[in-house]
Formats: sequence, C-alpha cells, structure tokens
Amino acid sequence: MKMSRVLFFLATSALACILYCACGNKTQPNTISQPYQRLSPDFDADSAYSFVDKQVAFGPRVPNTAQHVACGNYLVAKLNEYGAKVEEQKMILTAYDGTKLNARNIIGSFAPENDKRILLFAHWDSRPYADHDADKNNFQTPILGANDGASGVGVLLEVARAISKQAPEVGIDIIFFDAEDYGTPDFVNNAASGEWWCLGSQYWAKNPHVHDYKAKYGILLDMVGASDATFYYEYVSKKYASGVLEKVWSTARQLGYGKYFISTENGGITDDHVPVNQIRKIPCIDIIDYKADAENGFFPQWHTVKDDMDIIDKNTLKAVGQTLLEVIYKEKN
Ligand code: AHN
Ligand code: ZN
Repeated sequence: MKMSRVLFFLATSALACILYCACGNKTQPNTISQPYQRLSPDFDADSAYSFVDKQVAFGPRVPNTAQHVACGNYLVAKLNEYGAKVEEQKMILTAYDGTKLNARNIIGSFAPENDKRILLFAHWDSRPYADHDADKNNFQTPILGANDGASGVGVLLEVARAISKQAPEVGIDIIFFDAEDYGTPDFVNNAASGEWWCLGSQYWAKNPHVHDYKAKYGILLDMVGASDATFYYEYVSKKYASGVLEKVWSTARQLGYGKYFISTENGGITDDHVPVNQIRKIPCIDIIDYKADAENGFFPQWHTVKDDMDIIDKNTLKAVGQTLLEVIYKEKN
C-alpha cells in the first residue's frame, strides 16, 4: 500500500514535470530571459554621497581661494588612501578676464604598469559666479557646485574606493580637472574670444602627465547627482566615441537604469571631453544631465546659489556609479 502510493506520487510528479516542461518549451523555447548577472562589486551610493557632501562642506572651490586649496589637498589624500599613484599638475592658467588662476589637476593612477587603460574624469572646481541665478544680486556669488562639479568627483572617489578593495583587469586613471567652470559669465558681453571653459583639461591635453599618454577610451562625469537626471547621446561624444556611448548606455539598460540613460541624441556641449578628444585624441564621452526643455539645457539650479546638497539624489549617484563600475569590470586585459 505504502509503496504504491509512493509510485503513484512519483508517476504523477513525473507526468506533471513532463507536461510542465513540454508546455514551457512550447511557449518559451530556451529564451527565458535570465536576469543580468552583474560582475562588478556593489557601488555604495551612501559613500559616494558622503564624498559629495565633504567637498561641498569646504565651500565653493574657486581657484585662488583657501577652500580650493583645502579641497584639493583632501582629494589628493583620498586617492593616496585608496592606493592610487598620485600626480599633480600645478600650473597658472589665464582666465577670460586676464586673472591668473593657480590651478591644479589631480591624477590618480591604478595599475600604472598596465597598458590597457581607461580614463575617468570630472572637474573639481566650482564656478565663481551664480550668473544664472534668478536674483541678479547673486551673480557674483561663487556656487557650491554640489551637482556641477562635486557629484562627478564623488562618484569617482567611490570608484577609487571600490578599486582599492578589488582591482579590475584594466588600468584606471582618474583625473580631477581644475578650472573647468571659470568661463565667461553671462553678464559680461564684451569678453575676448577664446576657449575660456575647460582650462585644466586643455592644459592636460597639451601636457599629459605621462609622455604620449594613451587610454583605450575615456568617460567624463558632469552633473551626475540630481534627481531625475537624464543622460543623452551628446553630439561630441557621438562624433568621436559612438561605440563607447553604446557600451555604457547598453550596460546601464542591463542594470535597470534605462530611465536615466536615454538612447537618443541631443545637442553638443562644451566640456572637458572636447580637448581630450580633439587634442589628446582619446575617444571619450560625456555623461551629463541634459534638459532639452530648459532654457539653458541643464538642471534648474545650474549656476545658481541653489546648486547645493538638497538637490543631490543617491539614486542617481547609484545609477551612474554602478554603470561605471560594470563597464570597468567587464573590460578584459
Ligand atoms: C557651457 O555652458 C558652454 N558648457 C557647459 C560646461 C559646464 C559648465 N559644465 C559644467 N559647468
Ligand atoms: Zn558649471
């Protein structure tokens, strides 16, 4: 009696299994989509947020100020702490109005002996003018640049921390460029013509820290911390590095961040990737929050006194940081 029950059970289970499998095969033949298996370590958005907060706590990071020096020292110390080989470029750059800027590019290299390299960069200075503020009394006020500046650097510091715990197969260079945001203010209308944005990256592109420096490709982060950020195929990135755009955007989609990374084109932006593409000839892209319907193309607090920690969203830092880690850890040597 007992045995026949067992046999009956086995027989019905087997039948159920056959039916299930047969039906399953009919409806979904071998294409049951498996969830994407991430191979990068977890990107800690709380930690990245704290790195953004720390920079902002120094105050505006405008060249020729004590806050700028102090924050620069902090960034050097963090890259050292995470085991990078750190090099600094200290140079005097000339601004749109003739001001001599004591500027400093900060470079952290991981596995410098590896000749397959990826370059990651962001600007660490903040703008001396809130020239897009609603109140013109604020036009001369330096901005905190929580999103415009500190967010990209914060994500890259967290990438550095992840690398310190588990090395990817490729060598990584992280560059924090200075004097990106000292461009001619909107309220000046008789400025000398010239390339007054991106002064630190222009300098580095002409004077790389390593003779004839090359990387497989580069990724710039700019304004990667606001909620509801939207990243599009930026024109210059598409022109010089369309394959990199596709690699990064498809990785973001696989990780479930498609609402941030939108696979349509949008306008061209003057940013640090331009000299790196055009002068250093490294194909690189700009991950930058773009708002097509905004008058100036950017988030509402852009170049205002309200670009502070209130607008920083950990979910956005996570989407960008995890995507970046996944791209790096997928690279084979
Ligand atoms: C211009 O507004 C010309 N370019 C934007 C570059 C930028 C400013 N990135 C951050 N702040
Ligand atoms: Zn700016």
